[in-house]
Amino acid sequence: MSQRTAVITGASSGIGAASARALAADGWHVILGARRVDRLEALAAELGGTAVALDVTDQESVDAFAAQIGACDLLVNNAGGALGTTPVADADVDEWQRMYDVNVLGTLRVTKAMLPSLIASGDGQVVTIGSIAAREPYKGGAGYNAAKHAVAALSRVLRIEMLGQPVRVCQIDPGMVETEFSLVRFAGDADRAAKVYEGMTPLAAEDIAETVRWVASRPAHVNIDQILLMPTAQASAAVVHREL
Ligand code: NJP
Repeated sequence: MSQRTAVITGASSGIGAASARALAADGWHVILGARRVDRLEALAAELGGTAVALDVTDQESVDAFAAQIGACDLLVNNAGGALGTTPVADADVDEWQRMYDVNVLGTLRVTKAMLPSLIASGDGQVVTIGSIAAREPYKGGAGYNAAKHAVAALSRVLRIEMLGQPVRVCQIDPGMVETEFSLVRFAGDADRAAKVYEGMTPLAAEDIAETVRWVASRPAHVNIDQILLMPTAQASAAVVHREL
C-alpha cells in the first residue's frame, strides 16, 4: 500500500507537533500546518514531512494550504486554544470572537477544504482535538467553553452527515496538558501559566499524540467517536488534586 497522508493543523507546538511525531513513526506522511513556519520546517525535516504555512482564521490562507495538498487520508484538527479567564460580566467580545474564529470556524474551514480529499481516500478520517471545556462549563471558562461546545457540535453533526461516506469522525477531549496552551491563554505570563500545573502531574502532549495515533490506526470499520482523557490528578474541569 502506498504511504498514507495525514494533515495536522497547529503542528508547530504541543499536541500537534507530538501527534505529527507519533503519526510519522507509524508510517504516515505528515503535512504540517501552522503560522510559525520556521518551527514547522524544522519538524518536517526531522520527520520527512512537509511544512505548509496555515492560518486557520484566514480563508485565503486555508485555500492556499489546501491547494498544496494532494491526497489526504487523515485530518487532525488541532489548531486552537483559549484566551483569558474573564468572567461573563466583564467579557471581552474581541477575545470571544478570536477564540470562536480559531477553534470553531478554523476547524470548519480546514475540514470543509479537506473533505473532498478525505472522501476520495476511500478510508478518510477526521480527528478533532476538542477539550474537557467542550463538555463541562467552569468558572472563567465561558468564551472557551462556548467555542469548544460548538466544536463538539460540529464534530457530532459531521459524524452524522458522513454516514454512508468513507470518512470516520472522532473528537478527542483532553483535560490538562502541559504545552504552550496556558502561556497563550495568559498572554505570555510564564509564572501564571506554571501555576496551572503546580503540585500535580498534567498530561504531556505525547499522551494525546499516542491517542491520536491509536485512533488513526483502528481498522476502517471502527469509528472511535469520542474520547475524554485527563491526568490522574484531575477528576473534572475544575476538580484537581494538588500536593502542595
Ligand atoms: O497548545 P499550543 P496545545 N492558525 O499552544 C496553533 C486543545 N486543548 O498543543 O500558528 C493555525 O502548544 C499554534 O501554531 P502557530 C487546544 O484548545 C489543549 O495544548 O504557529 N494554527 C500551535 O501549533 C487546541 O485545540 C489543552 O501559533 C494556529 C497550536 O495551535 C489543541 O488542544 C486542553 C492558529 C497550539 O499549540 C492544541 O493545543 C484542552 C491559527 N490561527 C484542549 N492559532 C491543554 N493543553 O491543556 C493557533 O482541553 N494555532
